[in-house]
Amino acid sequence: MAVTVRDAFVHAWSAYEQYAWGHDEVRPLSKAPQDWHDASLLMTPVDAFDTMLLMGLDSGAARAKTLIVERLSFDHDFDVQVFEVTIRLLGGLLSAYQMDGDERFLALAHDLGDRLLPAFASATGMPYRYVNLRTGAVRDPISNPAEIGTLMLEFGTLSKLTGDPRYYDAAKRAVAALFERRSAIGLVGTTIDVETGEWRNRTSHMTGRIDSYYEYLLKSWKLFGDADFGRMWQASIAAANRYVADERPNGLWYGHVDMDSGDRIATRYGALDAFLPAVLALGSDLPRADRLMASVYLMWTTFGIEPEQLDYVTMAPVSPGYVLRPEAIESAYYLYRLTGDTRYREMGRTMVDSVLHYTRADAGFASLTSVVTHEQADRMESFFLAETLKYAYLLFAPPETLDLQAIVFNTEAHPLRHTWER
Ligand code: DMJ
Repeated sequence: MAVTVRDAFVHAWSAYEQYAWGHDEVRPLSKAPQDWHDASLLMTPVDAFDTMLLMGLDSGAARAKTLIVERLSFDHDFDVQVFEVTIRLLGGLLSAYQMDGDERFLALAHDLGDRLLPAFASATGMPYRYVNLRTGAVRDPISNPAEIGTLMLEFGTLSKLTGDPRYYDAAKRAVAALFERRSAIGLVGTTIDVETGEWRNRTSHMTGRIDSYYEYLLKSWKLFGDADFGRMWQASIAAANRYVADERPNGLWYGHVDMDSGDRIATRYGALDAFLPAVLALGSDLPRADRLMASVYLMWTTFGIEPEQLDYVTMAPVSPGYVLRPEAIESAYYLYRLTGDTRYREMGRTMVDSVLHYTRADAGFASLTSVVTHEQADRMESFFLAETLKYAYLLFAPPETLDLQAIVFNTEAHPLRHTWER
């Protein structure tokens, strides 16, 4: 299986090299390049670099490194989404530096961190969603817990590696400002105004726009040993387990509730929510992690591949696409590595098999518009190479390939280490 997954990675990376070299992404059906902005920020090579190192794909990694150190520039007059650029590029450059040792990766990360830092200049300290890389101008004050709270591992690591505390402090202040605005029952909502601190959408859940806020509370505690994050994690996950968790005849789910009353609003779960078994297991709650993983697997096997969202009462898809997301396979990987129980590796095998079967295209792998019709769409996000294939590979590769206890993965599967303490 490890060889099969590595071959799949080579198929995806070769398509990028052949049809989109120097651009952000390759379009797997039209065999054409795609950029997020007016100039490329090399999303795919930066996201894919550490996966190639872990897979032993040394020549591909060497070509990606040359491209990155010679061509990647952040001096552009356009706005970038702080969250996406942080988890994919800042996280990718920091792990590249830690794994490869070349100072040019750290210099690029340092430059990017400086250009993103103006985003935190709101009245509350919570970042705006977009910042101009050249001017530092900000826009879009209506943000969400995921985009506000999923910066700490990268900004904190940048501070530890450069000795400049400003990045750690800005990211931590933003997390604390968000946590302080939790409801009386301990939940956060879906959207918040970073200028006023007022909630704009008061629905609480574990899916996109909140998901990785929880993940980073726990992982920031683990990576930095900062007890403030431990307190925030324990209070937050206790509230989620009490109010957001939903026991049903077909298993344990986490749905959508009102953040003030805890009243249930919707019975939806999906591909993004599938990160939670991994985080529960990392937080040592193996019983819940196991039960939720069974639900994730039920979601997957009901359709042969997971939908973006389903109604877990009717088991009907609410949003039927599959955009090559990693979270279900990521959870299988964590549960297998943390428990040694091969049931989780078998779940992962089923999931990986179906991804490779349904999504393979001539030029890489393609998203699906529907897990019912299996119609392909012309998009291969960089997280497929950063995350989906990395977790799939690590699930089957020899355990010494990567010691999960020695690193903390950022939410884009870039491994970060405490190298500053050595
Ligand atoms: C990735 O960019 C990250 O895993 C993020 O936390 C959620 N969205 C995608 C993968 O689904």
